[in-house]
Amino acid sequence: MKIYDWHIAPNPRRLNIYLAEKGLKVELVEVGQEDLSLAPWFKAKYPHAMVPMLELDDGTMIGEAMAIARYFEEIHPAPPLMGVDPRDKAIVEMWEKRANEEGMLPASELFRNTHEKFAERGLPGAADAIPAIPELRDRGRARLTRFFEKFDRQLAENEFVAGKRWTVADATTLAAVDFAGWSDVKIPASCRNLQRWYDAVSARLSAKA
Ligand SMILES: N[C@@H](CCC(=O)N[C@@H](CS)C(=O)NCC(=O)O)C(=O)O
Repeated sequence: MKIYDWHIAPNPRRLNIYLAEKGLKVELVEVGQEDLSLAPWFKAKYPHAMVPMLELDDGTMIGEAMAIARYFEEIHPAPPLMGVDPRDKAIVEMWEKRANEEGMLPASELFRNTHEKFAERGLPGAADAIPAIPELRDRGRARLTRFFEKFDRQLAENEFVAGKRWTVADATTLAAVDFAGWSDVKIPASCRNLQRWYDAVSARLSAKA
C-alpha cells in the first residue's frame, strides 16, 4: 500500500501526524509540486484530485484524511487514537470535526482566497477554474478567531483537545493552527490554554512527521 502525499499541505499533515503517533510507517509518494499544485499524472489517475489518498495493494483508493485514519485504526487498534469506548469515540469525533470545520476550513478559506497561486483555484480538487473571492479572507479571519477562542475554552479543562489523552482531534487541531499561521494568523495572546496545548503538542516527535 502507499499514500499519495503533499508533505507541506495541511490535510496530508494531519494524517501523517496521526500515523507517527500510531508508530506506523507507510510508503509516501509525493505528488505536490513546487508551484503548489498536484502532479498532473496523479490528477489523471485520481480525478478527485486531492490528497491524502491511500492506495491499497488491491488498487482500492481511499481518500479523506479521517477515512484513511479510520482504516488504520481498525487494523492497528493500539494505541487507540480515536477513542476507547462508545462515549469517548463520539467525543473524539465531535472535536475532530470541529477542528476541521471551524479551524482547517477557515484557514483554507483565508489562504486560498489570498495567495496569488490560488487566484483561479478557490477550492481544492476542482477540474475547472474557481476564482478566488477576496471577501472570504475577512470571513476566514473572523472564523479563525472563534475557533481559537472555542478551543481555548475546551483546553482550559482538558489536557488534550478531546480529553485526557492525545487523539486524532489533536492532529487536526495542530494542522489547523499551523495552517492559519501560513496567513500570519497566530494564536491570540489571550488564548493561554490553547498556547499551552500548542507548545506541548508541537514538541512531540509526531509534529515533525
Ligand atoms: N476533505 C479532504 C480535504 C483534502 C484537501 O483539501 N487536500 C488538499 C491539500 S491540504 C489538496 O489536495 N489540494 C489540492 C489542490 O489544491 O489542488 C480530506 O480530509 O482529506
